[in-house]
Amino acid sequence: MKIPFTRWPEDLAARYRALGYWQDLPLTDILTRHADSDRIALIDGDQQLNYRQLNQAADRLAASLLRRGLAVGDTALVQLGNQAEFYIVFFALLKIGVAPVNALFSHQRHELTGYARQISPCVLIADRQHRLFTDDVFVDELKQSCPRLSVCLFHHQEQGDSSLSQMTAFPADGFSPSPSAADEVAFFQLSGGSTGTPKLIPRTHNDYYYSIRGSVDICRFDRDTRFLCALPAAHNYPLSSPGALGVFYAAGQVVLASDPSATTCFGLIEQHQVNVTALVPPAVSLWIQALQDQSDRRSLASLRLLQVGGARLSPTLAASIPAVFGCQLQQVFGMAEGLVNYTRLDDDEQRIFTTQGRPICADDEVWVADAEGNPLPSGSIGRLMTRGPYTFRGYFQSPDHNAQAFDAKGFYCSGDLVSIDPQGYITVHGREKDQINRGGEKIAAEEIENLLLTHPAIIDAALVAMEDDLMGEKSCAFIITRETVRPVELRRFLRAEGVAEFKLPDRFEALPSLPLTAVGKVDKKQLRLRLRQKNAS
Ligand code: AMP
Ligand code: DBH
Repeated sequence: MKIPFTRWPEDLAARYRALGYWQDLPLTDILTRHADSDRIALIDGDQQLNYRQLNQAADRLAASLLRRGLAVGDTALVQLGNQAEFYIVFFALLKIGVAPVNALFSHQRHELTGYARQISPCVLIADRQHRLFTDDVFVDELKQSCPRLSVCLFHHQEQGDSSLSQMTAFPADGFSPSPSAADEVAFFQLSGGSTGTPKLIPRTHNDYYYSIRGSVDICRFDRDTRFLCALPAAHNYPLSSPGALGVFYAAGQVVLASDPSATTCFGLIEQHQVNVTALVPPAVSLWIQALQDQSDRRSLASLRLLQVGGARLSPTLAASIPAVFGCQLQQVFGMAEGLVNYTRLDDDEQRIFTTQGRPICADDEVWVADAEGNPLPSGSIGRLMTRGPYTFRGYFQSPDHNAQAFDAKGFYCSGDLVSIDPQGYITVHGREKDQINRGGEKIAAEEIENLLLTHPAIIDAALVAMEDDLMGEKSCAFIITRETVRPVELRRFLRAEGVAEFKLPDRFEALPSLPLTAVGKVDKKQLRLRLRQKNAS
């Protein structure tokens, strides 16, 4: 069985192959190419796995899953935190052609249910230490709604046939990998989204592997790379830009951190002589604060490169990085949908401080459109349009949304407002999509508005971004209510609906009515302005 998805047109696919971007290798090659190496691949607390051990663990789990009846073209819902098991499971599933959705550990019932509804998973792999899986209530719910769900495995469950560690302990005798074809779906990436239901992004082996190799090249990852993965492992950025998969490709070493706090990370950096890590801007600010409070800066002495991306980095903060951290800055502007831009290691400082870099590939086609979709002259600010060898061609089973998100030639409109300079470097000026970027964590306004509307006291709701010194943006829900309702009550309500914590509005503002634009849509520009004026006064 093949998973249906929007393919690249034949002529482009042929071109991407001819130019060597698509090499028709499965993503599992990232690991199997080092299968005989006893170099350390992964450090997770006290646990260290070399490449051979990592590959064998994936083989053993893959063999067990095959015995449990899984087959090529099946799908999986996975939720694991920053632990070695995340990668073992990822490679195991890919080795047998099962395509996972890797939910973030911060996701709750609402998000997981949404993903499960879309892929109808055959296997669930989750963590007993996650709130949702301490008992079987939610698992039973999933089984009810997902008729194909036949295998449930749990990390942090030591006994029984649903113990992940037991399944990974069986020998893999006679196992031979059967990944899906390289131009088929390898797994689904998560979109930050701007619509009511979070969309899934089919990523093929060919396109994703190319984005990883291209990234490794640009960032010069090699066997001496020691990368701290402090952002959520499932996120596209620390997974593939070049991220942990880039490190594995290059035979370097991944050190896992449970969170990006200075308290967690500084010790790990010193202990394992980490030389590169990937952060979002708020984490950079917190690290700088921590360094100021700390007379001894030697803990970061091994750091050579600090990648910053996921949200806007102010030029001022950017310019302070080299001196404060004693290392180089690289800006990364990427998206789970594909296109990733990097400042290059030998770019001059001005460019590194003030732009978000340029695309990985010479065959990334990037241009700027006006509101009607027509190209704008060079240097103008407008909508980012792109297609290329690792940019998807359609969200999973979302024909209506795809009709809006792509133009007739298959260019994806990311919803970002950018300008492109004559050398092809992109600067992000803002956003058109209805999304809040809360320090790199994306919130689709409509998703939260729809949930608020189901509360009996709420007549109408609009979620907008409000400026925040640390996070860049936080969220404010403007509401029209039938009766007074306290923010704590609304947050409790959203939590009970199973929404991830980072999506809960940071502030609620009751209004008698919502301002409307000339065409009768909620005027969010005016709402944002109102917040700015209020903050200024
Ligand atoms: P997602 O769809 O969740 O993968 O998020 C991708 C979006 O994050 C982009 O379309 C941008 O809006 C935002 N983003 C990522 N990196 C940067 C960056 N370096 N500067 C500004 N915005 C960014
Ligand atoms: O924000 C993102 O989604 C992102 C940022 C940097 C991304 O997907 C990436 C690099 O690959």
